[in-house]
Amino acid sequence: MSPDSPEKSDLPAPAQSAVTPEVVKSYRDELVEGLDAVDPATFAGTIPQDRGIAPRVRVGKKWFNLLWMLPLGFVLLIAAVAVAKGLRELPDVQSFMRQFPGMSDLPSDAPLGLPAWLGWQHFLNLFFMMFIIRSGAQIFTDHPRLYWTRHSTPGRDWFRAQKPVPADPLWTAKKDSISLPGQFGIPGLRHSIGLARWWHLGVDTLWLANGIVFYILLFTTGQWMRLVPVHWDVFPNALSVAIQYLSMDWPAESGWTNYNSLQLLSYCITVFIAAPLALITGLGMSPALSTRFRRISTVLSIQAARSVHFLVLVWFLLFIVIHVTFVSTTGALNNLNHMFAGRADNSWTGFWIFVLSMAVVVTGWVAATPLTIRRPRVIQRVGYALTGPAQRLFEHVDSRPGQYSEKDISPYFWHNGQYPDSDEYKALFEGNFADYRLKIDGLVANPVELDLLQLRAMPYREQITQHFCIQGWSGIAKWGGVSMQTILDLVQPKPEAKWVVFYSLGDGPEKGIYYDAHPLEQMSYELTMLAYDMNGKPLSFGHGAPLRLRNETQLGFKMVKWIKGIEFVENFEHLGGGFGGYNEDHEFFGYRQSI
Ligand SMILES: Nc1nc2c(c(=O)[nH]1)N[C@H]1C(S)=C(S)[C@@H](COP(=O)(O)O)O[C@H]1N2
Ligand SMILES: [Mo]
Repeated sequence: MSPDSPEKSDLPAPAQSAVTPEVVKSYRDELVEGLDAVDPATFAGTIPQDRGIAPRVRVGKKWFNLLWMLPLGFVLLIAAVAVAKGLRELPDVQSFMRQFPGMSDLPSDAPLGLPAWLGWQHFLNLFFMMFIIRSGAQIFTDHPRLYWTRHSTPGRDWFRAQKPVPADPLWTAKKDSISLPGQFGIPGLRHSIGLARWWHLGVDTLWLANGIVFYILLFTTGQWMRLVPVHWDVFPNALSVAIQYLSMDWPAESGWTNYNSLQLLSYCITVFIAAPLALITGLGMSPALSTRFRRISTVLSIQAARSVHFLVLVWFLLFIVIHVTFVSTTGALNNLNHMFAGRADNSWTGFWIFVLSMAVVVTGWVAATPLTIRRPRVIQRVGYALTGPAQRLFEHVDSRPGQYSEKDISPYFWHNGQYPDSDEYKALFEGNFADYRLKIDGLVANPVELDLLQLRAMPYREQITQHFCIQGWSGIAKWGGVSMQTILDLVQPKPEAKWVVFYSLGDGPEKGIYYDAHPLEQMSYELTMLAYDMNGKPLSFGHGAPLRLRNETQLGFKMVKWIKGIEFVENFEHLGGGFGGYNEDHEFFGYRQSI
């Protein structure tokens, strides 16, 4: 079918029909329950695993393969060592280093040594980070491209781990996703973002709680003085330490009492800049928060947030590599005693506690992917228990229109999902939807059946909004159609109605029709609408012709395309797999997705 949009004038007059809204109930029989386990062979509609390509960074029009960083980094390191050694021969540098030996004095009331709580916090932090990093990498691979503008235009990415976007006008973001080895990503499989997000967001909440306790204890015990520079001489001292490390003549180790200035700065950046930035940029990707906090999201678009979020990951990875290198090469036994046993001696206590801690980390590491594959519903439920309250909180944002104007409309709007290929749909499409009827029934006083001309005769609503796909791409479009409030006024939901289910003319990737449930409350939001126009033209085949949903507080997968019926229900437990939608049933997504 052609990806081009028809013109409005092409729409023929609708055919005659009798009102048969009860048909909507029969749509339930077209739903297919999902499996309660992941079968890697058939997951996500049997898409073959695809490892993508080595990561590349775009410099102007050229793409630079990051594998070159390995030899290049090695050569640069050797060169830096030579330069540092040369510098230390210079009398001026020698006197500079005598003046700034590498450590800033602590305030006189600074605490001595590292307390036991710090050891616990440090352990929990590294344990949580292991899951967060692995599932974060998995989330990245679901749309393995990064952009600076919110448009996600092919070729305008600055980083990618996938080939250029093919010319196919109906190429989908799902086809663009790649897989990871299961012992690196969680759970490794291509397009397993639903499960990866439970790990990522769920463990995030634990990491955040740990971080809040850490901040409180830091400032109530005075430990902050060891992490925050209080004198400007920390900068020349840090430079001095860098020269000492690079010239292979390392500074004396005194981590128990005071960190050297380079160490202090890197800890300070990690604790007080990188960690909060991870949280802010993470929330910056939320559709609900972005539409609500426009001052922020106009500057920090989802794509800028996603890119910076990724750069924070790069910082953490570099930090971990360098930190572990130094811990193990500058008196490992002492260092382990400090952090894992809260003592400053030459015993093996810290070492053994460390070994025990690592056994826990390794067990968690090895178990995460197999557990996720075998018990995805557990991951889905626990993940929702941990993040549901925040999802629910952020949903209560009835945002106003007007954030974007015509000039913001994206030049390229990704397609996604499974295209309808039934004979029923083909016949409707070929007849320019003259035979199309939207059927609305369920817990309503006034069930109706509407053809496209009737829909077009209703009060017209237009809005320019941003779409947030769970996979990570975004785009702005102008949507034209009917406000859902207009529909509510027409059908009159009964008091028992709590959820509104949208059924599609198209199947999902594992058969059974695509559907999704939305809270009734959100149907009255100003920005919730049924769209039949996109960017001033009737909706194209790929974007959901003849009718799709817009609910701007939610992620893209909840916005059903090719809608054939709407049912008002009390709850959704008896529909399909009972999780509130097709992706919820089959790919373990959550039914509330405001983040
Ligand atoms: N019927 C149906 N609707 C669907 C999907 C689908 O697979 N089937 N995919 C969803 C997803 S994941 C997204 S991101 C949006 C994509 O809309 P677009 O193709 O217009 O960008 O449609 C949503 N609606
Ligand atoms: Mo999506």
